[in-house]
Amino acid sequence: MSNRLPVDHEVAPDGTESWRTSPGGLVTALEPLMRESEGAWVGWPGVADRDFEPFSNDGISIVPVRLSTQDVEFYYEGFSNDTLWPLYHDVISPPSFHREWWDSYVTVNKRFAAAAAAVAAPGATVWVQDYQLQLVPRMLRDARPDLVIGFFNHIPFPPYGIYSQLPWRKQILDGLLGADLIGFQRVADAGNFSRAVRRLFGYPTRGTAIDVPDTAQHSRRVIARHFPISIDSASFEELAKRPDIQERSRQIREELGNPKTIMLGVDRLDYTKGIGHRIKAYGELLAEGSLSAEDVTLVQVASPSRERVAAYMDLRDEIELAVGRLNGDHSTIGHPAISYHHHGYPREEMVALYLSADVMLVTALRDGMNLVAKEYVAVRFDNDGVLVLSEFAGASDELKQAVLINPHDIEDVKSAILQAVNMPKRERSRRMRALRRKVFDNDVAAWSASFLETLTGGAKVAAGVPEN
Ligand code: GDG
Repeated sequence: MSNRLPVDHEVAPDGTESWRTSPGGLVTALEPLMRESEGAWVGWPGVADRDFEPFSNDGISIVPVRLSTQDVEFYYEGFSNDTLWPLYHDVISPPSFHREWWDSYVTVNKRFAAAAAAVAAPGATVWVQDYQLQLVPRMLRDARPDLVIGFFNHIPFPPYGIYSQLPWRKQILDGLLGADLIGFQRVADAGNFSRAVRRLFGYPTRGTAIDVPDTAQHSRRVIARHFPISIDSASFEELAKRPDIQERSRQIREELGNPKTIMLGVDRLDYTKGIGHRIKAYGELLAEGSLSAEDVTLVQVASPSRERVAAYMDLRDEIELAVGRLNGDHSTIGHPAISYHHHGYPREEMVALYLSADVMLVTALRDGMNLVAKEYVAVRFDNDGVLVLSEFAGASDELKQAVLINPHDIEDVKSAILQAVNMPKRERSRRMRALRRKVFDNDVAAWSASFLETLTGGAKVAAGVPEN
């Protein structure tokens, strides 16, 4: 179950309607497994105010859940993206608390839970994805105590001092505790969750185990631990080896005026990604003369995101003002200081960009994992390129051979950029080899297998069935 289905609804100019599988790591990882087990995917098709019948797509049952225009506004853009998202990302932007948004979140979570309860076979395993559906595990357990229920949170779980601001903090925890296994990106996220449970409910926790009272005498064991998500590493490497994509990467360098160094940022245009901090550090380096736009270009892909949420409109203005100023001050004819792109690109073009980037800048102020960092590494089969990575992205727990930075410390970002630009080939290659081992050892298939084994193995233990 996820807020969005892994398929997009398309209408051709002649009015013919069809479904297209949206590419993504999660779909790739789960597809074979779901086909084998006659799985169903429950989610919203991305079109408001329309009912769609369940259908089969590539051997997977698709179960569409309806959202009205008001649900999209209150449950999705409101509570999910303007309450939970900023709250869970360290209140970088102030969260809005509105009771009608909460009511809609409850209603929509109920609808999702009912849809899953109706299609799940007896004793089935249900895996609920992400912060939009945190109430579903409890609702499902109440409706269908026979199910094995897992939940994975793709974004951070905040420290108690921040989490406790949420007026519905108890309801959300109770919703999540309906699951048998609750997965987080980082050890710290799982720790924050367990602490919140202790503080608000006083349930005993030991290591990753939480004992949730079921009846007066009995308690149910819930496991909360980290499962760092990853990407389909091999498929990214495969694209990078395609001659046409390598040719495109050479062409990109050419079109940018053949700079000595190409730096790259790829982010949804989101205030959590630290795009402004990156631009500030780069601008200071240009102003001081430590870098010159004749030699260095920053390519910034800022893909459009949540464009109806006010904080995102403000962010766009802020970033585009900074980009315009920086280019006005430092670009020369034929050598842009920043090549800025506010659109989405096909995956092939992203891979060509990763291939041409000598330095990849990931400066998130808070990020559950950050898959862009892993994609850059997977693509670099030439063992070259430098990853500059924020400590505040979950990926930094694994990708320790990156140049790690505190993005709030502009001097630190500046010296990391200079270190990356001037890094000798041998060191680049040593670091990249180590990073690549991490990204290929833990790919998205390993991630989902590890989560599901823990979930189903754990449930068997709880039910007294011996593991084999
Ligand atoms: C959330 C969490 C966690 C971006 N622009 C284009 C494009 N992308 C692709 C990237 C990457 C994905 O979107 C972004 O993933 P991230 O992990 O970087 O960030 P979020 O979107 O915030 O994802 C995050 C993730 O969930 C998974 O758990 O890592 O922390 O916030 O795959 O390549 N892809 C294409 N064109 C674009 O213009 N094709």
